[in-house]
Amino acid sequence: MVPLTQTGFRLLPGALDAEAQASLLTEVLRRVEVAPLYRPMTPGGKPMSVEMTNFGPLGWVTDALGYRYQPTHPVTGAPWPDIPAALLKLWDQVAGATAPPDACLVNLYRDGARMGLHQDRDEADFSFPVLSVSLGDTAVFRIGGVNRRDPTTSVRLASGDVCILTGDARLAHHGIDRVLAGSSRLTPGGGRINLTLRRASPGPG
Ligand code: MD6
Ligand code: FE
Repeated sequence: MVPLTQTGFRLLPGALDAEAQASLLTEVLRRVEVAPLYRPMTPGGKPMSVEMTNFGPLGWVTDALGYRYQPTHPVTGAPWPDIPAALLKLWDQVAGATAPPDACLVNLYRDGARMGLHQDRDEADFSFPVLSVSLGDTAVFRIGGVNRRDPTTSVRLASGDVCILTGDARLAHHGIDRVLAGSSRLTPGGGRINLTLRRASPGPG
C-alpha cells in the first residue's frame, strides 16, 4: 500500500444515506427496463465481465470499432433514458463543475466481474471531473497515477460512497479488483452497481 499522491482523488464515504440509495436504485432500475444492461465487447473482441448501460444524452460504448460516446443504445437503437434528478443534483453539489454532466455510465458487477486498470479519457475536456456513485456490494477500487506503471493503492467503495477524479487525478489509472459478494443487501439479485457521471462533450463557453 502506497500513499495517494494525487490531490484530485476525493472520496465522500456515505454521501448517500440508506434512503437516498434506495430511491436512486429505484430510479436506476426503472430506466434499465427501457435501456437494458448488456455485455459490451472490448475493441480486441473480448466480452467484458461487467454489464453496462447508460443514461443521458450520451453513453459510453465499446465494440470492435473502439471506445466512444454515442446517443443511442447499441442493442435497442433507442436514445438513452435521462439522468436521474438526484444524480444531477449531486453533481451540482459536489463536482464543482461549470456544466452539467451529459453522460452517466451504469456498470453492473455480478459473478466475479471486475474492471481492469484504465483511464477515463474519451471525454472532450479533462477539466471536468468524473464522479462515481456506488450502490450495493462493496468494491475494492485500485487507483494509481497518470502513468500505467505508477504505484497504486486500494480503497474500498461501499454502497452510498461517492468518488471523484479531478485535477491531477483526472487521468489517473484506476480499476475494480473485486467486489465483496454479499456485503450489501441493497440490490435485488446482489452485486454492485456503479454510476459514473461525466461531461463527455465540450462544455458551453
Ligand atoms: C467502478 N469506476 O467503480 C468503476 N471512473 O465500478 C470507474 O471506472 C471510475 O469510479 C472514473 C471516476 C470514478 C470511477
Ligand atoms: Fe473509470
